[in-house]
Amino acid sequence: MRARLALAASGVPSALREVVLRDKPEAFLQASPSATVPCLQLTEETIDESFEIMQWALARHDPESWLDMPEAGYKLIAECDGPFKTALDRYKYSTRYEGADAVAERTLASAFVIKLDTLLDTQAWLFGATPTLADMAILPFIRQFAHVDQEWFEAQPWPKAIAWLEGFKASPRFKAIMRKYPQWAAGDAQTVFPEIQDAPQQSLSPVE
Ligand SMILES: N[C@@H](CCC(=O)N[C@@H](CS)C(=O)NCC(=O)O)C(=O)O
Repeated sequence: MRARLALAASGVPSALREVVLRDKPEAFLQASPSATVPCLQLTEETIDESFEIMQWALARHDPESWLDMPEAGYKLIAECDGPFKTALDRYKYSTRYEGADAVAERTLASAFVIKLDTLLDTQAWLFGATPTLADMAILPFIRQFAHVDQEWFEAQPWPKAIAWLEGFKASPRFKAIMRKYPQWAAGDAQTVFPEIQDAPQQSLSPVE
């Protein structure tokens, strides 16, 4: 989701290949050292970390100024990808982790959501009136956290975080990137992503 969000915002065209994890194609296994998605295959290298794919796309084209973000945004993303994500996984999949107590993990993860709620108290997005890389890198994981027990999440005293997530889920960008694609197979016609109507106007001219 992160990679699609950034590619859609940048308008940098890519060839999308939908990978079904229980049926990974040979070309994907050859390209990706980690065999995880998302994976961006370039001529000289392959990027298999979603946050790095975001940075790659935005470094090329950033018409919505997602990179116009204070240093604190990177710290917040690191906290999301570190302690928050660890607690999220242990909450969401507590039976897969020996000794994990779902409620204790949820409490640990909640500290991060409370921090976001505080930031959102005076502004619509984490660092101002428009979204930045931090919003778009963090929102997919807050969505996952909320979906474990939606009723519980919505009953918590973090109204701004709830509204922020709702706004994201209702946005045309989110709807565009949630479009389902058929599983890719070798020899298929190329699927260009983002589709032209999702992309900002500026991206209609060739990139680089
Ligand atoms: N650090 C990676 C994690 C990616 C990741 O764990 N992806 C999962 C799916 S969301 C995956 O591909 N797992 C491999 C598998 O299930 O075989 C990133 O954020 O890009």
